[in-house]
Amino acid sequence: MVDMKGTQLIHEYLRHNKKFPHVFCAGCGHGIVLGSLIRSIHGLGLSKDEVCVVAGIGCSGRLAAYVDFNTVHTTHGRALTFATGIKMAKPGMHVIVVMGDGDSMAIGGNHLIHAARRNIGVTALILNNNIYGMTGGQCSPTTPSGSFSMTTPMGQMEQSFDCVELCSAAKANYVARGTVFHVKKLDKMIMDGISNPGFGVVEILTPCHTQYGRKNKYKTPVDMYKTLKKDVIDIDRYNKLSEADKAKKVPSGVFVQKDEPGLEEKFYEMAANCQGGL
Ligand SMILES: Cc1ncc(C[n+]2csc(CCOP(=O)(O)OP(=O)(O)O)c2C)c(N)n1
Ligand code: SF4
Repeated sequence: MVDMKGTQLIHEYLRHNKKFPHVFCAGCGHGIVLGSLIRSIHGLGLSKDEVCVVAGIGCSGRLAAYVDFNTVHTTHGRALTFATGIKMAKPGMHVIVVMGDGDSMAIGGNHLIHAARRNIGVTALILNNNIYGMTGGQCSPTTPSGSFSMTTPMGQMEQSFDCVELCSAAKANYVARGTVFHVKKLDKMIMDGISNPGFGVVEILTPCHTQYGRKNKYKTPVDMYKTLKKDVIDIDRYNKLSEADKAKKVPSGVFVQKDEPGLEEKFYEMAANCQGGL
């Protein structure tokens, strides 16, 4: 593995002259996830050809366009279906899926729970900014109750999904939550998610000041990063809090880690056991 650090490392994995300048607003957290994804793949010593990044549509989906791996920029909500096919056909490929909260839990919610239930060996990075960023700030399944969006100008009346609870209940092998403020921890979670067999989910809390922050009294993107710093705490610390204090904080860390074989492993084993194999 070549020893590179920081910006030099990131640049090594970008598609220069093809896809830049990027579309992200100033202060958007999605670019931080891009850096974390690159560092994680580099840290695992994977070659570019061994990795396939699959994305849906959304600001988050742009990540697939910027990185110099095998990439597939699919349709909104369907990234996991493409990823499932790729992993079944090429079980040795490290398939990483990048989705927004709308992409993964609204239109793609059905695919998310079934990918977890099947335990297909892909790693899903869910960039949760609590809003539909790309299309103008409509509410998503993770827009918190009471908060404002383009489609909930008087406050969101519905309950919101907890991505970690959803994916844990649906039986994913690996479920973690990190943030774009706690970057070193995020790098580790992504590396562990990729290394773990079966379906892995890393929910990543990331600010969208343009579509969510401004409507919810965050003066600047920096205020949103400060909130992540203050309110998101390690699961061990969180578990020691009173119920009243828990309501003010968000736990982060690794919530589920199992080593059940992925669907593709079971399938190829079954095929090998059948007459003639595949
Ligand atoms: C089938 C389909 N329905 C709707 C859209 C419009 N659309 C594009 S991106 C998007 C939501 C993006 O929000 P999210 O997935 O949370 O990602 P973000 O932009 O916040 O990163 C929607 C509704 C589409 N492209 N295709
Ligand atoms: S609209 Fe939001 S999610 Fe999209 S690039 Fe801007 S800050 Fe990021």
